[in-house]
Order: sequence, then structure tokens, then C-alpha cells
Amino acid sequence: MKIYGSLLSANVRKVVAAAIELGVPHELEEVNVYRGEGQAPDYLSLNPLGQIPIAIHSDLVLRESNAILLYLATLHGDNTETVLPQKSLAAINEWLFWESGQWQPMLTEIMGAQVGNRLLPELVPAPASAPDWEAPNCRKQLNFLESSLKAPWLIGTRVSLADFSVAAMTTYFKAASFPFPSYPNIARWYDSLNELPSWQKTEHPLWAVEPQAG
Ligand SMILES: N[C@@H](CCC(=O)N[C@@H](CS)C(=O)NCC(=O)O)C(=O)O
Repeated sequence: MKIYGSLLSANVRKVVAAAIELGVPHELEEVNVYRGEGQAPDYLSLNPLGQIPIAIHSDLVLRESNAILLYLATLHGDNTETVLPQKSLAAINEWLFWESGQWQPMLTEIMGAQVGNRLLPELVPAPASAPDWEAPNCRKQLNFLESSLKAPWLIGTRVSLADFSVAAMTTYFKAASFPFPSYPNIARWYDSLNELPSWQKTEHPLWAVEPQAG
């Protein structure tokens, strides 16, 4: 499978990490949309939205990261039952839809200024204030995730596609000073994710550091 994108992007990271976890052979072709590469005519012919990631496998072109996750699980790999336990498919789908419909849009709004500034400091000025982690919808979604994380992983005792999908945006948590002490289950889950070799290998150095003080 060929994946187009950059590990700067949370949506690309979720796909590449899951491919590693599943043992699906893949090649990452660097496309940095933050430098305008998504607008190149050749790229737009593959994805008229100009977004990353896309995945190409024989004549199939997929342009939604959560759809790519589900497709990856149908490909070979010894680990498929681990990340896509068939009995839990409905539960996984529920998390994938929540991730794209509620979680990612909320976090994009809350963390957008910090993420944008770190990605493109010359274009996006440093935000005047910290992310508003107390905003009502933010607290609602975080409390929902916090109370859902009683088991080690989102669905029981094994990591699944649900975890890779929902974890994607946590890539930016250090840059956005996420209040880990207020959400102990999320903090524990985040630590467990960061122990996975697939998650470690896909962390871009830009997101590995806290904001500089001052
Ligand atoms: N729903 C899409 C969203 C993809 C997306 O928003 N990608 C961002 C990077 S994380 C992007 O390409 N942004 C550039 C743009 O929208 O022009 C998915 O989950 O794959």
C-alpha cells in the first residue's frame, strides 16, 4: 500500500501506526500539505480535496483516514484479530465515527492556534492565550472519553483500530499543554499508547516537545 502524507499530520500518523501494528507492507510518500504540496496538480488529481492522508492499493484510492484504517484491517497481517476483533466491529465503528464527527472537530478548534503556530511559525503568530480546555463542549467530549477508558484500551484489553483513530489527535497534546492531571484515565491510556513501538515510530519530532516557557 502506498500512503501519501506526512507524519506531521495526526490523520496520517493513525494510518501509518496501524499499518505497522498490522504488519501491512506500506510506503509513505511525503506530501506536506502545510507547505502547499496538497495543491500540486498531480496530487489534486488523486485527491481533489488536497488533504492527507490518501492510501492507494492496486486500483483503490482511499481519502478518509478512518476508512483507510478499516481497509488496512482487511489486508494481510497476523495481527488482524488484535486490532479489528470482528465481534467488536460495531463498537470500533462507533469510535471511528465519534472521532471524525465530534472528537477531531472539537480538538481542532481548541488546539488549532497552538498546532498552527508550531507547524508554520512564520505564518501563524503565537497565540495570545492557552487552549481553553474548560470550554463546555471540550469538557463534555473529554469527560466522555475519560469515563469510557475504564479498561486499558477503548475496547477491552487489546489495542484496536479505535485506539489508533482516537489517539491521532493526542499527537498534538504536548504542544497544546493538555491538562493530563485532570483526566487520569486519558493520561494512563496516552502513556500506554506511547509504549507501543508503532506509536513511537510514528511520532514526528516536531510534536515530541513541550512548548518553550515564556
Ligand atoms: N477527514 C479527513 C481529514 C483529513 C485532514 O483534515 N487532513 C489534514 C491534515 S491532518 C489536511 O490535509 N489539511 C490540509 C487541507 O485541508 O488543505 C481524514 O480523516 O482523512
